[in-house]
Amino acid sequence: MTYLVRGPLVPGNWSLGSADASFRGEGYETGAGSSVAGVGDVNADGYDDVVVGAPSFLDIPDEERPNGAAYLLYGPRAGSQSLGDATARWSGEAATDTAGDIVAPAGDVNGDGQPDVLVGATDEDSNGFSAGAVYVLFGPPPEGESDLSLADAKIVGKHALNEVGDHVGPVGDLNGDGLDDIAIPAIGDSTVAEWSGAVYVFFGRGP
Ligand SMILES: [Ca+2]
Ligand SMILES: [Ca+2]
Ligand SMILES: [Ca+2]
Repeated sequence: MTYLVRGPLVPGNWSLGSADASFRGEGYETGAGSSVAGVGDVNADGYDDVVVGAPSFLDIPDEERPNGAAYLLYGPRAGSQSLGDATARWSGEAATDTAGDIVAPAGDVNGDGQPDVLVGATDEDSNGFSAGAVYVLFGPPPEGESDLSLADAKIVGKHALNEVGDHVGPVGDLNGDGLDDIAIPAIGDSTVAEWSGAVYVFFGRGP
């Protein structure tokens, strides 16, 4: 569950019961609200948009281990609503991916003027057990229900237990070329020593 309180927030003590909007998980144990991020106005309609992660979400038939998901909600939003009514749901590609354990704005990494979105899947296994993956979705991202194989870019960890996708985020324009750049932490990175950790930066690239 994710609650939204409309600004300006006046001083005082508040309960979530007085939130201006809430986004409810759409079923049993989805982990909805494990992450949430304002991603800017990804569809250029004048309203800011939000992404909510649900890393325990499961929609793979005959599977018990969650693939995870991230939901996109176009603004404006108010009132109590189900994430089942989100603008988009992007689910993890495989069981145990835990997609949506982090969601974040990317800034505009492809230089088309529209903000882009990051979705982490810390336990994605395509380059080794829990090497992890970060998906980049250029704005405007796909609407409706799909899996993250539709992302515009996918960045996987270097080795097993790299666990990239945790706390991924924008770093502004680090190389000064006018395009936004992204940082991808890899807490399990063992380039220097076991679990020494590292942060990798990808510069934005123009069209
Ligand atoms: Ca918008
Ligand atoms: Ca863009
Ligand atoms: Ca840059």
